[in-house]
Amino acid sequence: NLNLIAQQKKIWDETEQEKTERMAWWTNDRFGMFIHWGIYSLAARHEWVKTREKISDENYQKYVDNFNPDLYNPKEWAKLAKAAGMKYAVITTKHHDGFTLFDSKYTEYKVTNTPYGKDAIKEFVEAFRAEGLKIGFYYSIIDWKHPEYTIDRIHPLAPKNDKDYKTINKDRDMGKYREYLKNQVTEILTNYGQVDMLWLDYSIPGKNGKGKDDWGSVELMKLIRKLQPGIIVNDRLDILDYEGGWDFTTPEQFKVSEWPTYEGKKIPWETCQTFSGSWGYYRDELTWKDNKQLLVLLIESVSKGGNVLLNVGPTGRGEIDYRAKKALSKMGDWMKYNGRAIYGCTQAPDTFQVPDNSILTYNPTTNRLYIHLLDYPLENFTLKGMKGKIKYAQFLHDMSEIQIKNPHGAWGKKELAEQDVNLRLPVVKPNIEIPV
Ligand code: JFZ
Repeated sequence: NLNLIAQQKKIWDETEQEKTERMAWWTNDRFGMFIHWGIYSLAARHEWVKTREKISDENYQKYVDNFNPDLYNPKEWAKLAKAAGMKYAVITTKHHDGFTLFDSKYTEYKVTNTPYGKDAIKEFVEAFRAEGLKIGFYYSIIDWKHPEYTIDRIHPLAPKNDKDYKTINKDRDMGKYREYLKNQVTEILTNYGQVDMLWLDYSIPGKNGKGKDDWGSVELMKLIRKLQPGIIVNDRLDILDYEGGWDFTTPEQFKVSEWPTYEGKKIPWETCQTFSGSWGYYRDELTWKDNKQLLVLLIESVSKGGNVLLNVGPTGRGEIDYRAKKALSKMGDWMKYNGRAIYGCTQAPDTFQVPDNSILTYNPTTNRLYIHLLDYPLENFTLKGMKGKIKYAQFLHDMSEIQIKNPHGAWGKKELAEQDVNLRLPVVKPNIEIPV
């Protein structure tokens, strides 16, 4: 639809260069913390519990009445994020259940009406800013609480029969919900100073959910750009146009096989990932990823030009639970030594061939190539086609030199092609006491 595209282009006039500059901090920082926290954290069995168990508003109210996170100390969260090597954090200001962690004028369904009584987002922003982290707001455009929001197939009140949707929705008016959406987005983008990122979630165009016409996405996007010209916005409003509509795409819970493109052009992207299988705190869940899996996710993402937003689900008392804390501190141990192979890095030019069992990242500013060895090799490590391209090689953890030397003996020399380079690694893998 050409008309629509033309209309969307007008949302935001910006050159490619200006866009790159606006997104520069984010492209550089690569690693952020996602925080899913809300009254569902008290149920402690997934943030979708209301729909999964078809809990009525009346029954769900117990989580409002008991929300009193006495251990909530966002300064501590910020310190944990920073120590893990994360540079930004995105928190759920409202999730699908409609409950807001900020003090909104437009609803009574909010944190200030719980026993806790304070604006949790205000405290979050102050604490993370103080630690030098960038801040982002997750805001659910889906809303299972608002009385005008039409019931769809993922709503807790979804009827069994398709023909019942008409009746159940006859007094609901999405136009009024769109107003609410605009009002609340205005609040979060006005009352907390500069907001670096906005993470809107999410569209299911078609029969099962809602899309751009339901949200009024074009209007909403214009509003967002007006209120926070520097902000970086994700792609879940069901607007097709990357240039005007959104800034980065969000592959979720999986590793991309290659750098995502839009109309043939490589675009900014960020994958989000959980430590366990749930975003919200899930007490009994056991499927926690191990540290190497998460490190490889981070390295691979950077090697394909992307970011990682790693999620924590704080408890009902407001604490990041011990398993997440441990996992974060392991990430930090690794990042302390290897952060230079992550920050400011991206995909290596394809003039570098990827050696066996390794991943390449590359810093275009310093012209350094980082070789991440997934398996420690036996002494000789061949870099194919790299003759003349390497001046010096070193380990990252201690800056010790790695000698560029032909393999031992006549046979070894024969194995090495003219254009290849051989790195002589120590027989014993240096013990760096970090989890790789
Ligand atoms: C959404 C939420 O439903 C979920 O609770 C969490 O907040 C997550 C970050 O985002 O889940 C989605 C949204 C989009 C897709 C998958 C899960 N998707 O596009 O594949």
